[in-house]
Amino acid sequence: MSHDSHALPAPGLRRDHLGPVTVLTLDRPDSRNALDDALIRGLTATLREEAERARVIVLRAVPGVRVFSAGHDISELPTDPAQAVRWENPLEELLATVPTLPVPVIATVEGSVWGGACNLVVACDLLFATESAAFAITPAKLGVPYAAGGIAQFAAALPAHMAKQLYLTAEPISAERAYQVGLVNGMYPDEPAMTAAVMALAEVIAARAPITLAQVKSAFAGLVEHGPHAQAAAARSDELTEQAWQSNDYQRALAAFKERRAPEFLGD
Ligand code: YXS
Repeated sequence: MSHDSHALPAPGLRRDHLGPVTVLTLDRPDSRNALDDALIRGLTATLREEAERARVIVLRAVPGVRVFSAGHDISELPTDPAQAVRWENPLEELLATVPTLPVPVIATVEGSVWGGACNLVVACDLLFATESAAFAITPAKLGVPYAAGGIAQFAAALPAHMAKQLYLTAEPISAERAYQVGLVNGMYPDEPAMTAAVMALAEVIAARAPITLAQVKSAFAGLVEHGPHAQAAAARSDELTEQAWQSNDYQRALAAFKERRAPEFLGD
């Protein structure tokens, strides 16, 4: 990807600015894009930073991979039980961050995606896949517990029986099955077709009213997220509701409608 490329914001993560769209690319091939502490924290910080400038964020892996991400880096899971019960898993913060960002995040998955990385793409606002994609959620293979915040995100994205099938079997479901049950928004024969379609969709979303998008995202997060994250998101939705009614963008849209032209939204 060309254009306004930037230095690695974190080890294993690339960032490209394409006008109003930021593309974040997982690039940790030696461990199949497993999410280690540095990548998780780097991704969380970069998403927050990009949400300040971008209108849409796209999350992907380097094109051509068989594995989008192997999930949480298993070598970094706590091994001492006393430590494990007190472990503050940085992935939980990342998973709560994505739905509460003010800009839409679109995941595009080529290849298989496992465990915590599967939760990450499910936590995104829209999810697209190639026919090669497969989705697995794996705590029952490792004997680890699973945070309620992540479960809530699966329960919101899938019918409950389908979500439970993923957790209880820890086996992947195919892209086709994921598309049938509505987990993914669209399925494409290959990565170039998916990227072309998703970039066109990102341009459409980037031209919509940003305060409305942020408010709608907050309202969804208020319903879907767990505990304090839900409360904070609902409160943010109330603030953004006032902001939207009072915005110049709303006045611009009304004027544009009268003049039979497309509005230009500036986010103020
Ligand atoms: O032997 P080297 O040093 O080359 O390293 C190997 C693997 O050890 C490494 N690797 C990983 N390292 C850390 N964490 C991982 N999750 C991980 N997965 C892989 O990458 C190198 C290449 O792996 P290899 O030879 O197995 O590659 P492959 O292409 O034959 O197979 C790719 C996979 C993804 C099918 C296979 O690596 C795999 O099954 N990985 C584990 C998938 C998984 O169960 N992930 C869940 C992680 S735990 C998690 O996310 C949460 C805690 S939870 O489960 O609760 O959601």
